[in-house]
Amino acid sequence: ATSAARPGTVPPKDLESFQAHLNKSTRILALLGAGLSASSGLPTFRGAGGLWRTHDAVQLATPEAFGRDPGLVWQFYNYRRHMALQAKPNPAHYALADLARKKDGFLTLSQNVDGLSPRASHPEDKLKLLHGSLYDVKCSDFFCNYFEKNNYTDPIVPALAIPTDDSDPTTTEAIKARELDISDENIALPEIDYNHLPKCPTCKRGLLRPGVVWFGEMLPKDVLSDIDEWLTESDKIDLIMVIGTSAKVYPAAGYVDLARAKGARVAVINMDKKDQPASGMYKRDWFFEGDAATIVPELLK
Ligand code: BV8
Ligand code: ZN
Repeated sequence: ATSAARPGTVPPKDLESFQAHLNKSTRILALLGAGLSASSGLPTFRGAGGLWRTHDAVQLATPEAFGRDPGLVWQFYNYRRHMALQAKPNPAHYALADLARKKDGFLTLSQNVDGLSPRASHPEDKLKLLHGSLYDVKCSDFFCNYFEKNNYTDPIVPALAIPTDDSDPTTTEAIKARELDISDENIALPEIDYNHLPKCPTCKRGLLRPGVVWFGEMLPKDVLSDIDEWLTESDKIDLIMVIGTSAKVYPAAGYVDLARAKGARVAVINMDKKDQPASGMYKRDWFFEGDAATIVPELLK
């Protein structure tokens, strides 16, 4: 049912039918995306105002970019670490954490690396971070397995301190200026001396890198196997809530189709009704238009 109510309010009859289904559901998934954190002040990736409104920033989320210009990639991630530390979980993060405490068979799959679900005390065993976290750091040397969780040092090294004018190093201009080596100092990012970048304390060889999954990289093996284990516990899924995601990134988006194949009904919560996510969620059973921070607590109360 996709009734066209005023965005942000939940149409009563849809709310009723959704909640009736939620209450009798035992096997529930939630797939979370950047739209969930939009109200916490963190820009989404695609679409208007998105962090990756330019291809440049997506180019930075790759191993190749890190190999080519680790200083630029670290400036991008140090800035996002800084931003996410200033942000606070919103009512939707808390509502999902509450549901995880209430419903045994509920599992949250989050694409977000911003740390806001963990900071909303979402039960850890019910939260799978598909793309890692801005606050994990690991060694970039192939042979070293140094991995550090919950590293909240900001800036992660002094050399990455954000310029006082708070200039945003993720803008197209700043990234392009650096990539094209434009020496215009008022937009180009300062060159970071390789020796001032975070080093691995174990092997002393490799640079540390953000513990996020870059494009072209595998999702964390333990996360994938935990999800597989959850999926094999039962041959059916009652409901999947798809919250604030354009569902364009795989394999994350693939869980929607997988859930539907196991009988799940699909509830989409998104600001933008025409954002027909790539995973063909035209077959969604509910579409709630508006801000996840307002809608999700309403749906789950
Ligand atoms: C892999 C971490 C292979 C880093 C991220 C061609 C076709 C299909 C697939 C591919 C292809 N070419 C390449 C691929 C694979 C690629 C992929 O899927 N690319 C896509 C873009 C086409 N996938 C990969 O590379 C994955 N790895 O495939 O490995 C492999 C296999 C075997 C062995 C070795 C290797 C790895 C993907 C992970 C990439 N890392 N992030 C970082 O964050 O810096 S992905 C990045 O996108 C973020 O994690 C983000 O979470 C994710 C998805 O974005 P969304 O969360 O959906 O955010 P977005 O801005 O897109 O949408 C926001 C939505 O919210 C919108 O719908 C908007 O309307 C809505 N909204 C806005 N405000 C609100 C709101 N909704 C509610 N309330 C609001 N207030
Ligand atoms: Zn190392």
